Amino acid sequence: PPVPENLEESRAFKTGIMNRTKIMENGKRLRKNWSTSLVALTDHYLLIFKDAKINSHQEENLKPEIAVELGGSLIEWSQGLSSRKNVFQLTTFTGNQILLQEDCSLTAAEWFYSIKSAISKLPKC
Ligand code: I3S
Repeated sequence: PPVPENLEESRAFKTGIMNRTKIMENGKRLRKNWSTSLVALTDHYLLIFKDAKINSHQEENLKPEIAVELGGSLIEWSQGLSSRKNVFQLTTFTGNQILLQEDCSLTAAEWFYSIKSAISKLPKC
């Protein structure tokens, strides 16, 4: 399905704030640049929005900066990729890799298992 234009159209079933950094794009390593973002989970995508500082009446029109395609993606708890705690990585079949992090281990685990479950419902290729 096409990438949703905005949050309202996305019909996301889970939204929240997480820290994120893209570390690979099309198989090429990128320099880490952590930022705090609104993230939204849909059946097919993890949408990452530009700025966590948004006010509610702008929220519906917010365009995703990154749409991680979940079908064929891999999610793993990160080992040795960051000094931060509760970091997990999402790797797409196109060779993009994003680290996601949240200080609260319970919130991080909720995100991890929600994304993992969404991935498992999609065909692998
Ligand atoms: O994997 P690295 O290079 O230790 O990641 C750190 C860097 O991205 C650093 O930026 P500078 O390269 O501009 O110093 C960030 O400030 C750190 O947050 C990164 O490490 P952590 O452990 O926070 O992912």
